[in-house]
Amino acid sequence: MTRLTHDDVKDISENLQDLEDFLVNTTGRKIKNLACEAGGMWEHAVRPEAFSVAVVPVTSGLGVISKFTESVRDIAIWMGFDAYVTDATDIAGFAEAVEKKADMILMADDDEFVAYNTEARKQADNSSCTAKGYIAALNAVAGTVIGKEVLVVGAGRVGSRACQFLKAKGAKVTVTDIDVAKSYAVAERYPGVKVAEDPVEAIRAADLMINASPAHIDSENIRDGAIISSPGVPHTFDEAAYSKATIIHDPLVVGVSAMIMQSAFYSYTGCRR
Ligand code: 2YJ
Repeated sequence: MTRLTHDDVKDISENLQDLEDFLVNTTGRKIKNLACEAGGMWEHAVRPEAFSVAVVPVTSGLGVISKFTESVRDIAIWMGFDAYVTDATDIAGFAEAVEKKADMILMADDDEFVAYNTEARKQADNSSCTAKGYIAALNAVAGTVIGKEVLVVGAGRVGSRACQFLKAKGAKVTVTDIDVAKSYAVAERYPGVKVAEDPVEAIRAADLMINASPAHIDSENIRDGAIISSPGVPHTFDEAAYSKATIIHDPLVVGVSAMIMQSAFYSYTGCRR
């Protein structure tokens, strides 16, 4: 799994308005609207101002990423939540959040990133919510994905969840990965998902794509008019790619906004167990 870097997140807080404008122009949705669609909820299902959201810095593994927790906090505030970064890190930070009666606690280490709803006792996880957020964006730009062929590039955690959710939404899903065994494992897990063994050939034929891979996609392999919803990090699409295709990407906001909304929604769906 790709770990975010300081460079990935350093400008996120300052650029939220630009991202909002970009998403409105390309998808017709604000950050919050996409997050709601990702979770299958309508906008007024959640009252963000009623939630106290704590973001806890985690020092384990490779440690704190400068501006990571601040960016997560600012995404929550952008959507109207009452959010803060805890003074303490790790378990002490968690304890501080509990002490302050946080309704939601977000924490990320090098492998996992969760938004825990303390009232509902349920968590929203970053991989699933990132997949759902980028599917919502693809669905919005394409009109719908129902009945359409969608290629998922990358059979890792986000890519495999994307296959699962796209299939459930009624798309015709093909997965491709340089590691063919990973593609077949996803196809076996989610019946009906097809495998394309040659990623380049598959990308050349694709009109709709979720790119959940860190690998570079060459602009010459992209179809004119393609729609590429791309959570993959690093993001290496060049000018030529942008001139051929509609490409949606940001390293954190689409996934985190979907996590926060999903987690908040648990308080309204009454599912305590
Ligand atoms: O608190 C901090 O500053 C750090 N411990 C943040 C670590 C961020 N983690 C990642 O970037 C991992 N790739 C986890 C992503 C979750 C799965 N999509």
